[in-house]
Amino acid sequence: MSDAYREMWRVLGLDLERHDVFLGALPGAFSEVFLLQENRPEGMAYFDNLLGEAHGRRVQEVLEQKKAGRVVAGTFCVFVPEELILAVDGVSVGLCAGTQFTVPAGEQVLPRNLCPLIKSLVGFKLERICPYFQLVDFLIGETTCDGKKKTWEILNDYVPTYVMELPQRKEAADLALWEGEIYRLKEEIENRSGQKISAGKLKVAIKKTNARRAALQRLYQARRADPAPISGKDALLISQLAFFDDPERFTAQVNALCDELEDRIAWGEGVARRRAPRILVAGTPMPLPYWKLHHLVETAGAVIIGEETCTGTRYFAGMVPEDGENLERQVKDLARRLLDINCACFTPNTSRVEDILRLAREGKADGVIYYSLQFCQTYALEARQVEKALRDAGIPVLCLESDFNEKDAAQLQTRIEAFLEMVA
Ligand code: BJ8
Repeated sequence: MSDAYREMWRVLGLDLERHDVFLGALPGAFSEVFLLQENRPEGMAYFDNLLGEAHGRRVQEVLEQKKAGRVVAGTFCVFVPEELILAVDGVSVGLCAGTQFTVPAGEQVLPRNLCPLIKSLVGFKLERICPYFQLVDFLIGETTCDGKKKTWEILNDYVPTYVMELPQRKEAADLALWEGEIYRLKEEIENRSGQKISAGKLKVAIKKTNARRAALQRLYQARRADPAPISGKDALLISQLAFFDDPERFTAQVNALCDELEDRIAWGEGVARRRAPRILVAGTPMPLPYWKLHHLVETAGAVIIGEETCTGTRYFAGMVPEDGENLERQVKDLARRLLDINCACFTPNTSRVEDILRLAREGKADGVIYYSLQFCQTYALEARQVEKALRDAGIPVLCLESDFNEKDAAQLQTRIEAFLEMVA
């Protein structure tokens, strides 16, 4: 990385030595997981470069936007309505939380028996190795699980942290509460940006996010072909990068990649052999730079054809109507789409089980890997219902629990290989 970036990192207050150690490990891991794949689509070059410049050019770009007066908000959950941030021409950055490297730092202020995602995200701040964490104006948290809910109080000592209260049922009263929360966030964003959110501005923002969802849905559709035209690893990387790239540029690049993938499908060209075992992954999100499960599954000869996760379908499912005639209607539409997301924090949550069954059937999955991060109670508890529904439907399922450590890789590999032998 150039000296200009070093100076930028210094000004942002990064711990340069720790940051060097962190960045130093990434190229090796990235090339082992991604670059050694055969016959990758050419369109992946943009995303490889985006990742390579995640701490460089993209930070520079966001910093320039911030200097030009645009508000920058950090988020950690798909329930945060990004449309409101975009409606004031703000920048939304989904912050990283997927590495063991930052977990020990997180454990200095958090209990050890807490979800690694939360420990990792806090560790990024405490270690001062995330440029985005250093430059955001504020964070937008949500009350999706107890771990996150209490962590926002701790993080607020380091970065102003605003919290949305997410209801945990989906009745009319919950929808009304959630609409109120969207209005409350709208006010917060207006105050921070000094701009009013009009129906016209919100409509433009809704169109941008819908276009990104449509592109990701198109990618998801292409992945279902046999042979798969793109690996699950590459598709996961794209989803992870969606959270912090410029939305319009990102959408254009995903669509360009989909053009290539659709050509591949027409020619019968793929990255895995025809009739390779097809696996759907369901469970907790996989934030950057976490690729362990996908790497193990695909190295064992299977192909991941979709993720029912927040770095998968929960991020891009559903559209917000673009013809909302006024702000009131638009807020209702935003609230509705969000409350239709099937996170395990809801009760009852039968629609999530139905979603997984539907995704497995539509994708002609040979099996489902249900994956929970260690200490994530809601997803671990819901595994039982999902497992039963899948078994009743005759779809093989493997439940795994892990964290961001590589220590259990061999053990996971053995279980995954046995599962794949069974479904093949
Ligand atoms: S909508 S999955 S992004 S909450 S894995 S921190 S739930 S203990 S990340 Fe999530 Fe929003 Fe739901 Fe998606 Fe807590 Fe579980 Fe950790 Fe989680």
